[in-house]
Amino acid sequence: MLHAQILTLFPEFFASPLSCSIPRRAIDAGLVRVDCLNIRDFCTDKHRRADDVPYGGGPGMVMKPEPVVAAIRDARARDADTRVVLLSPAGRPFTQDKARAYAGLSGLTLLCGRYEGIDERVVAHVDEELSLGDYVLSGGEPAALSVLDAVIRLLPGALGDAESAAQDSFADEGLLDWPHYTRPEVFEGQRVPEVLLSGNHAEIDRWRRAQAQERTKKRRG
Ligand code: 4HQ
Repeated sequence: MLHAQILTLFPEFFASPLSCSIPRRAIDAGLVRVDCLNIRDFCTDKHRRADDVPYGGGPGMVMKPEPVVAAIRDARARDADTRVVLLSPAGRPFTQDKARAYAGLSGLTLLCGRYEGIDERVVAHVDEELSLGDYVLSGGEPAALSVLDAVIRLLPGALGDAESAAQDSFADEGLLDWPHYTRPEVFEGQRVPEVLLSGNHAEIDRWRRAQAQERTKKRRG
């Protein structure tokens, strides 16, 4: 069982996505346990302040190091082997290979920042900085949720038969998926490619692989 811990100022952010579909079933089946820890609970001052103005000036606020490091310490105390990952646009890119590596861990702690970011001295307490991509989110939460979702679906037993059949293309060969079609045969004047109606499964297989390769080359250079 994977033990995932999420350190966030918005633990409620994760409730609805984790209560649906594949993540929900994986949690119910005991494949993963997800604990959301509220960083504000680690504030010790009477106003429970988690942010402060940036040294050097400028707009926005910065997350204070003390509550964040206290939350990391708590996560490590609950799980001595947990890998602590800070979501940040300055991190290394998240990939399917990383998802596979995380799915093999016993513990994964995802640290989510808000505001302009977290005090840089917190980085000394994390194992890795990870980015979902080159764009700016409102916080680390949507990035952490995406990472967790990608990891959960790789846990053995997380996918039902229909879902695991659909798993092959991108994940296994580094290719984009081929195009998919269902009924009706003609939609708004667009026909389903003839080969898919042929019943010739060897030919369908070849066509799909060629489509996946062509798309990957066109869209990812
Ligand atoms: N943020 N990949 C700013 C991201 C992000 C990303 C997280 C926004 C951290 C402070 N995280 N906060 N891209 O945009 O991971």
